[in-house]
Amino acid sequence: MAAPGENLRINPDRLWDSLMEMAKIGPGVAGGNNRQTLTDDDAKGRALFQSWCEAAGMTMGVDTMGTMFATRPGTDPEALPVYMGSHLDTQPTGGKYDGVLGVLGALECIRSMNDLGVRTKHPIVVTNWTNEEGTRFAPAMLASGVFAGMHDQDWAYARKDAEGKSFGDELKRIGWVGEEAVGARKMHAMFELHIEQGPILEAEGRQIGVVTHGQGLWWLEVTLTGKDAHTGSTPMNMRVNAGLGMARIIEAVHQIAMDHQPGAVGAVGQANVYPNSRNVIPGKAVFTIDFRSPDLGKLTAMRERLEAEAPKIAAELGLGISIEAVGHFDPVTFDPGLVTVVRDAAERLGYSHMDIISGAGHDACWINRVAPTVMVMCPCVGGLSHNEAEEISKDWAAAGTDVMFHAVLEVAEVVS
Ligand code: HGY
Ligand code: MN
Ligand code: MN
Repeated sequence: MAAPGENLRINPDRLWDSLMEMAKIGPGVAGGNNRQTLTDDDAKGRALFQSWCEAAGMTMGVDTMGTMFATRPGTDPEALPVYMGSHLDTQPTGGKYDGVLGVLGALECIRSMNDLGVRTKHPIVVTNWTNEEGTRFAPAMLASGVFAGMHDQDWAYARKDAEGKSFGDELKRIGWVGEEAVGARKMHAMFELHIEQGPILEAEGRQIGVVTHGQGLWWLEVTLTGKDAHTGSTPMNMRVNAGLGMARIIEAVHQIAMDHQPGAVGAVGQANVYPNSRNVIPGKAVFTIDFRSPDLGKLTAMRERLEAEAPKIAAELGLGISIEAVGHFDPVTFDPGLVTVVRDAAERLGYSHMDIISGAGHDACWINRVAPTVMVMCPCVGGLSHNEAEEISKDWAAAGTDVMFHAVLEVAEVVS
């Protein structure tokens, strides 16, 4: 495969304008975004993305999980397409770039191919994966997980949000149930451009992360059941306090992760106590533990230790306990050949780069199971993400998109 000339570059201003335009849809309260999956704002973002794709001469396909596939034809319609994509849905207090850079950076590559009159042998498809974040409907990477055969679509459709609304009903409500069978598409390769969401690239002064691996993840939902009682008149020795149990288990999660250093993380991000009244001892607590590690042994050991320790904590306090795995994937090794293509593209383009392991999960982690897959990362300011203050520079966005542009052109085989 011939490498494209290093003078081929995307249009940074057009990319940045598109990022800022998309950021206007589902604004947060502090400069970021709250464009959660299958909300009316998600629908608006989808419609804007579709209009841009069609304006770039692409045709849109949608599957039954609502994932969007915009196709630019190749000269050989029989050749398997090269895919680029990420997600447009955000966290409730999300940034403007998590996922969005990968979708709109891919669109910018298409726009630049059009400007430059580039034709490729393989068709090229830009993808918006439904519900990458998993914040409204657990687990994360839901649609790409169904696409990769990791989840059954009926199970996915039945996933419920905090208000008891189901994924399937909400997808129908916003009018984005597509015709295509999920997973029917075959891919020559899949690329995902994403902000690092961690501090390494910026700290090392590198513009590009060549993502060789992704760490694995367990999401364990714990339910503790105790007894609602008066916080004033109930003697301490008569309390069955689910809130206290949750606090002790959250501390244990932190200690388990610390005991598996280096290369392990653990926290509880979502926690609810019931009835959540100031003067009622919580009779119930429901919270989700997030363990991650690039090392499968450590990931497994952390889950096993939690499953041994949490019931002991519950028993000491007279609490009932259930633990349900609501999200999981093993550590991921991306396609070594594509990793080399990305690394060589960064080198050829004169961008500083380093190999990196992705701390966050991405749709690419699932698609890697069904097609050769790789990721390209750019830095983000202070490594901050899943926070409305998430920030990148236009130069970083352009560098990451240029590298993906060149890698995709090489793999899609430029004809003219
Ligand atoms: O949870 C993750 O790593 C991703 O941001 N959904
Ligand atoms: Mn993301
Ligand atoms: Mn995210």
